[in-house]
This record gives sequence, C-alpha cells and structure tokens, in this order.
Amino acid sequence: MGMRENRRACVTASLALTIGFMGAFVGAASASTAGAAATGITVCKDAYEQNCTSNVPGYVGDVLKQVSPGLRDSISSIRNNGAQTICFYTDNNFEGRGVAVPPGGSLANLAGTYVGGSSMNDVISSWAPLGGPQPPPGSAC
Ligand SMILES: [Ca+2]
Repeated sequence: MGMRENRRACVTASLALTIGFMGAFVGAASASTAGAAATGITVCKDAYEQNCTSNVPGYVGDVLKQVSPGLRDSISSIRNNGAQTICFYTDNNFEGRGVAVPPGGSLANLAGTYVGGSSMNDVISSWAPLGGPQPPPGSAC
C-alpha cells in the first residue's frame, strides 16, 4: 500500500516536471540502469577471487573515479564472464602494459602473471574490450 502510494506520487511529480527536467530524470534513470547491468566482469583485491567487486563496467578509463578508489593498484585476481575479451592496463586511459582476459576466462593470481617482464599484481588502473582474435588468458594485449 505504501509503495503504491509512493509510485503514484512519483508519477504525479514526473508529470509536473517540464520537458527539460524530464530529460534529466530519464538521464539519471538510464545511468542507474547501466550501473546495474550484469557485465559479468569481476575484479578482486585479493588472489583467488577474494574481496571482489562484480559486474563492473566493461570500459573503465580510471578505476579510481569510475569504480572505486580502493581498487586502484590493488587488483590481484580477475574473472570475465562477459561476452568480450577485456584488456586490463597498468595505467589510466588504456595505457601501459596490458593483460587479456577472454570470455569465460580468469586470472586467479596476478602475482604470477607477467607482462613485459613484470608482474601484473596490484597495478591495474583501466580496462576496455579488446577487438580482434581472442588471446588466451594472461596474454599481453
Ligand atoms: Ca591486491
């Protein structure tokens, strides 16, 4: 009963808004829908998928600003149950060394994943879908 009344109040409020405010309202609604979408991408602060954040966006130029400050330079394991290969980079905006995680793939312990001669543990700052052929998990990208 209470919820129904709230919904009616919300609809009434929406109808009372001007077209400009309606646009803002729809924008906020789609942003929240995108945040809730199941991307299947999980990043974890610890190895073996411990202390994880699930369904992070597939395209993140700065994990500190776009996902969580605590995840910057702290990711130690990754699972990708999404549809696309994701390349995880050491620097913001898809720069630096990168490691690929294909659909259905995971990297259980980045301390043992080396790209360019250095471990990928606690260094990931951005990631994005990778086009082209699907490399095996842990490949440089
Ligand atoms: Ca860590």
